[in-house]
Amino acid sequence: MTSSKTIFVTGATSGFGKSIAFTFAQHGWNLIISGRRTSRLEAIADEIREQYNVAVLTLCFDVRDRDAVTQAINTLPHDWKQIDVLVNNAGLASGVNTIQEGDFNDWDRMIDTNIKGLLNVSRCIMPMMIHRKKGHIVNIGSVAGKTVYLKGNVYCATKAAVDALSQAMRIDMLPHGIKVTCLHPGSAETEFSLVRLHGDEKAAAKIYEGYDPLVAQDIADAVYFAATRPEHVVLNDIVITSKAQANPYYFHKQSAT
Ligand code: NDP
Ligand code: 8X3
Repeated sequence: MTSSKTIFVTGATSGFGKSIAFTFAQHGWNLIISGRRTSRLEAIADEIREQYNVAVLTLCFDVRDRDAVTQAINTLPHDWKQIDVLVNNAGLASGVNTIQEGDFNDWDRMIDTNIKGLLNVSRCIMPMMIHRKKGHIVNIGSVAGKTVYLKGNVYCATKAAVDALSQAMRIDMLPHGIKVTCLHPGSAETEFSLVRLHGDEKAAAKIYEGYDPLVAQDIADAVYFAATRPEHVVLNDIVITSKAQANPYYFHKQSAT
């Protein structure tokens, strides 16, 4: 393992997490990347090792599985416990319904992943950062946590919770010198809509028609910028949308011809 800094990224098998991993590797950071899809995770790790002179450790776990999260993180080799930045990125929306028509499984998936998953990982890594008296936690929220929209209910609530937990972390981490940033992206073209729409590729593609949405690299650039400010500076809250989006509801789209 080289002696550069280490970043831990959850949800690195696609979208934002994958771009964040490549971006930090490009700048010489060692990586701990996690996700559930082992073969994807290993392929990404191999590609990064081939392209960049950095060390990559893969941890395959479901952030909802508290025992698996605890076991994987607590048994990290000593060198890998020197985590400079944690990006709590793993998350998802599942389904698009009013509350009265909501699917209980969708609700559990979102609440358990976006809120409890983020807490599970943070709970294990925070003591390591406190021990070193330094570190930076970057939580991926959403504009959905700032403004509720029709049929967004539970997803919006989970991202409002990420916002609230980021504020709470900022208070708890203050005496320990650990920075906390919450980044709230608007609509970005990743696998997000495919997952939300339960695999309906046509409907997912439609979400991004008529405008240029954010791409994963936009978010990776913002995370890298936040993580590389001078030691005394913290970017607390970052809202980032494409030029075509004012909030989760208002878009300026070109009409289809
Ligand atoms: P993707 O679907 O492309 O990526 C989601 C990542 O999260 C995958 O790597 C997936 O890995 C991982 N993940 C999901 N559930 C779990 C779980 N239970 N345990 C471990 N890993 C999990 O979507 P995005 O990159 O767009 O999403 C990343 C984050 O950004 C999410 O928190 C999302 O809510 C948020 N966001 C997305 C926006 C968008 O428009 N795209 C806008 C605002 C916020 P695997 O399936 O291998 O486990
Ligand atoms: C994802 C962005 O607006 O689809 O968090 O909820 S939105």
